[in-house]
Amino acid sequence: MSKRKAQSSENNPNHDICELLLELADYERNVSRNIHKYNAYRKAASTLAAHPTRVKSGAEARKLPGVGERIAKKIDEFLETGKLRKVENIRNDDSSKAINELTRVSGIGPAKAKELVDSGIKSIEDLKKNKEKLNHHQLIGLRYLEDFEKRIPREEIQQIEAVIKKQLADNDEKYVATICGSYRRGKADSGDIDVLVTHTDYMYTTRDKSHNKSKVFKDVVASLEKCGLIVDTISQGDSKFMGACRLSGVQKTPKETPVRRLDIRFIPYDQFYCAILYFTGSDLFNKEMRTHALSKGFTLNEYSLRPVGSTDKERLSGDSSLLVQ
Ligand code: 8DG
Ligand code: CA
Ligand code: CA
Repeated sequence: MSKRKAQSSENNPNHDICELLLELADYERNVSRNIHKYNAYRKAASTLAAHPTRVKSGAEARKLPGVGERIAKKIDEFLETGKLRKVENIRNDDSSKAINELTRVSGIGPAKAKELVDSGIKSIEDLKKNKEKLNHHQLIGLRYLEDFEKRIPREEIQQIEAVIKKQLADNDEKYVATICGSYRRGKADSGDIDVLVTHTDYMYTTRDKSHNKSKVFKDVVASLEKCGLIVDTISQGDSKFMGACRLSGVQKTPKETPVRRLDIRFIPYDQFYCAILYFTGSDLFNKEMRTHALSKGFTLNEYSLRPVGSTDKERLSGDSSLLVQ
């Protein structure tokens, strides 16, 4: 997941409540490491963010999907007192503060942050003095910390998309690239750039051995490095690249643009559209979509959509381009 904390839009009438719930969600993910509570707070926040009017009480909020008794009580406390004791305590707790600060770094998750805090490293400043404790990904995360925390405006992603598409087309017209994530959901800005690439001859089902996926993908990444877009690599496998890019590395921009987190996945063409659905998200929406598919007798995942219990061969994903039109 990208590092940017979820944000609620300021023109939503329940903005302040959503922000508190998202702060609690981050606490559950980063400090308690309770992913169920994390998801519960985010679900409630997303419900309230979509609610057209200001809720007047916990009881009113309780009627909405995803808002349970405990969250309703917190909403009452906040509406009555203007704050939440639990959030105040978290904000004042040194260990929580340190864990939250360290998880700002790309590659440092809650477990690593806790390990660092236990060994006495409590701030970004401390980290800079103890770089030997970090792996390659975390060192890059630290190097570009300020840049990676900046939101990426939609227009900049549009330009990066154009650069990637041009590079691919110069290589071979049969490449297809789609930027997913929050960008594909139409957001005005994003935390990182999630690119899916396929080649129309590259099929999972026929497993054409003559298609050297690993080499083809390395060539794609190399061409993006050569043109100046990719400026750093976190990791590169046969089908997944994680790294950093900079628009002003490849084309003149009025001023230098920040370095951005870039993920590229190379996907077989017959799995491409299910992958697009999955990587478009949001992850909460994906959960709902999978549950809905199951209720209709289908299994949906990032590879295929198929009837429950069917074998790999009976997948429907060959037609799945219809899903994303
Ligand atoms: P953002 O980058 O603007 O913060 O938002 P995003 O694009 O929605 O989030 P992301 O963390 O970049 O993830 C991209 C999509 O990938 C997400 O919207 C849905 C899908 N996805 C899941 N679960 C997971 C997961 O555990 N890890 C990752 N990397 N992606 C996931 O549904
Ligand atoms: Ca991402
Ligand atoms: Ca993203």
